[in-house]
Amino acid sequence: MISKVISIVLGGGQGTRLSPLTATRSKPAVPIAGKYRLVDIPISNCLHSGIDRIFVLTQFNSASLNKHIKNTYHFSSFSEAFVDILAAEQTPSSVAWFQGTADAVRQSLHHLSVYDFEYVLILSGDQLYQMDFREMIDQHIEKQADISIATIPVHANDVPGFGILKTDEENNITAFIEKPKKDFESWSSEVSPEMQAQGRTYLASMGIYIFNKKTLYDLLQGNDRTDFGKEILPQSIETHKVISYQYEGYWTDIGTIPSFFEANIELTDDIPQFNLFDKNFIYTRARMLPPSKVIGTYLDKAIISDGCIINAAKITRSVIGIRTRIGNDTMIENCYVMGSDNYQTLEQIEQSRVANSPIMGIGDRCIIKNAIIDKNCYIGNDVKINCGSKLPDGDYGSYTSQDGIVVIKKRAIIPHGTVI
Ligand code: ADQ
Ligand code: ADP
Repeated sequence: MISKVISIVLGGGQGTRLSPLTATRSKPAVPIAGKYRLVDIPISNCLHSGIDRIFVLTQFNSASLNKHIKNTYHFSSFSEAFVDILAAEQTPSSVAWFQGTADAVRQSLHHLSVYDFEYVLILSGDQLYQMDFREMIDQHIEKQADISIATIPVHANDVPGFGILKTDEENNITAFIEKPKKDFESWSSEVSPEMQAQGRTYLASMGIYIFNKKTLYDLLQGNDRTDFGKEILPQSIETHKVISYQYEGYWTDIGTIPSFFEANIELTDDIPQFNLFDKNFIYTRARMLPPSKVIGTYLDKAIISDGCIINAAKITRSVIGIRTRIGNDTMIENCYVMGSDNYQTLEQIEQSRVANSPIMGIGDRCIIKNAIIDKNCYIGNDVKINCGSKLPDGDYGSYTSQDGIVVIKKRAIIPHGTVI
């Protein structure tokens, strides 16, 4: 039955929650874990589950997303497999950008109509998890559901960020409320003893849905409801068989700067909850990069991607992305350094030295803590980032601060001696 599934990855709305990382690229193209892109997570989960017809919906077509998808997901010409990007487009019947998740899917239905499918699996593009969708599809078919929603028990503190639901003993969803802000105590559910012990007693929607083809067309056509969470799902409970597929594995939303930062840094734990070394590994672009070279550096809990040249004194609890160059005597702690798209030549580096301007990467004698350094940055010598008191939240031009995390924007030039 898995051959009857088409998947749609919701690659991001107009939201600015991951800003400034999404200032010049679409959300699915945001680099994670040193060498991957956000979109690799849902695509890899689909491919490991045997689902190989995948659309990625995005608000704009960024050059790097196209390049990444084109260079990564190659299938045999004898198979029907594909990963296609659908960017919001103007057509005679629609001049607007996607107005919300349901609207994005509605505007994409005409692209689906040429394929043979019975079920549509709808996924978010900003979540970190490893899940086999086959079990969810099997349950959906076995229970003869119209709609299935993957659900996970969450703590009361997290309730305002999620769609919360109630089920009966048959896993039928009997009530759904999107992101309740207060007075939600009556929405708690019976959960497993393990979840109970962790205080996770509210059932949240994971934003992962299976729709029968006809149900999806019926619900989206002839109306202008824009969101699944706010409109389509709560309104379908009465009219359709909507069931819960409960999941208790690792799953986290990485749609905000603090959650994105934490998820990346947690990968450096001894045994992280999200395991890059799992048999269900994450697919990404196979680059022909040289192995990384490290000279005199003390490394502890460090993930070092391919193609780096590292002379730093110390790197702890940090993820270092592809092609990162780090100078002598520099110390990096709790950072995600995304790396670079290319190398400077030795001549360019020499010219910058003569002109006393920073070279690409991170210079000598820097101290950098609790920061995300976006791609292709030029951090000068003797730069200090986040070493003093917490910077107030805000946009400071070439960098931002949010919840104590400094984000150096893509291609930023941070002059020698700067203290942030
Ligand atoms: P949110 O993630 O807050 O909650 P939403 O903003 O609708 O909901 O985004 C869902 C996904 O769709 C995200 O990956 C987002 O980037 C993407 N998206 C949003 N608008 C889009 C658009 N116009 N075009 C393309 N993609 C778009 C949802 C559910 C909750 C549930 C949480 C779980 O609404 O009920 O609990 O997910 O994280
Ligand atoms: P990466 O993720 O590899 O760092 P980006 O996604 O930022 O790269 O984009 C690569 C190139 O595409 C850049 O030159 C960028 O300016 C351009 N680009 C990205 N998004 C847009 C857009 N919406 N419109 C026009 N150009 C874009």
